Amino acid sequence: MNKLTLFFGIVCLLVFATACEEQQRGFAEPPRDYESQRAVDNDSLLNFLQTRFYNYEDYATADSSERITFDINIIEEDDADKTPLIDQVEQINVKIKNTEGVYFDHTAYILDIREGVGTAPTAADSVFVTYKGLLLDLSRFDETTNPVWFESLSVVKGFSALMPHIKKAAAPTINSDGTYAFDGFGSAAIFMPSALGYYNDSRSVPAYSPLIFAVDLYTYNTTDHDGDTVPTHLEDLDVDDYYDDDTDNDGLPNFRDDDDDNDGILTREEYDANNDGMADDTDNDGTPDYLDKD
Ligand SMILES: [Ca+2]
Ligand SMILES: [Ca+2]
Ligand SMILES: [Ca+2]
Ligand SMILES: [Ca+2]
Repeated sequence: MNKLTLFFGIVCLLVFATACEEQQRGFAEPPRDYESQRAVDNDSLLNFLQTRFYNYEDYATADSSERITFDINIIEEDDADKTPLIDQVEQINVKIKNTEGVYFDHTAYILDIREGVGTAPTAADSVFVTYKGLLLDLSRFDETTNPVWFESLSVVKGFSALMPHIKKAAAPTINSDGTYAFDGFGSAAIFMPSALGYYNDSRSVPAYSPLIFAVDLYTYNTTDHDGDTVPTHLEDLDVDDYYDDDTDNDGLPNFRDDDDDNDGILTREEYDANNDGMADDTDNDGTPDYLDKD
């Protein structure tokens, strides 16, 4: 194991431990109806994006290895001629599923700040990032200026939904002091309704707060949580961004199940036995062997 892998591994463990601790604290009140809260939040977001600008001039003049602190200000007085965020964002749709399994489309707004030179992760991957989290009153509720690993599936939905929109840096180089330098990393931000954030959970931000996350992506790992050789992002069979798909109904979702069809043959042994890079389907019935009992 080289030093980089070891370092990343330790940080991963710490992040995981923190995530577990946070999960134990619970939610404060029964959640509001998604449809009405979605409308309220979208009004707030649109008003915000029309009247605020970000420090795009700082990014334009920065070196590609320089990290810039993301900043937003009101368009007024000396800044009256700045370009409003609404002219720079693109809309995406993110589905939120309620406890009855009903989906509600939510609109979020993505700001491309700097295009990275590498590839982009999926929403299920582990990412090595710096980030800043803001509320619409521009108060900062979270920030890290030193890169940390995040397991995308364990953070708020809007954060992981942003990941496929950012490209990573070039391969890192080692500085004389032993730290790693990343050049050409991507940066992007998401402006999201509260349902993609903490919603009715008031432990770290006021309940029903729309959130802003600005993220710099240095690198990422494609995840395979159960080690069954099927990457986690492919274990979301119905592609709804919820990883609760459970082919054999044994209560263990596919991404944590090393025998997805419960036929006694481990998925890793029947997924791609002929090593052609495709899931095998021996009986040609359209269901790959690892999800097919016969
Ligand atoms: Ca799914
Ligand atoms: Ca299962
Ligand atoms: Ca599996
Ligand atoms: Ca199997």
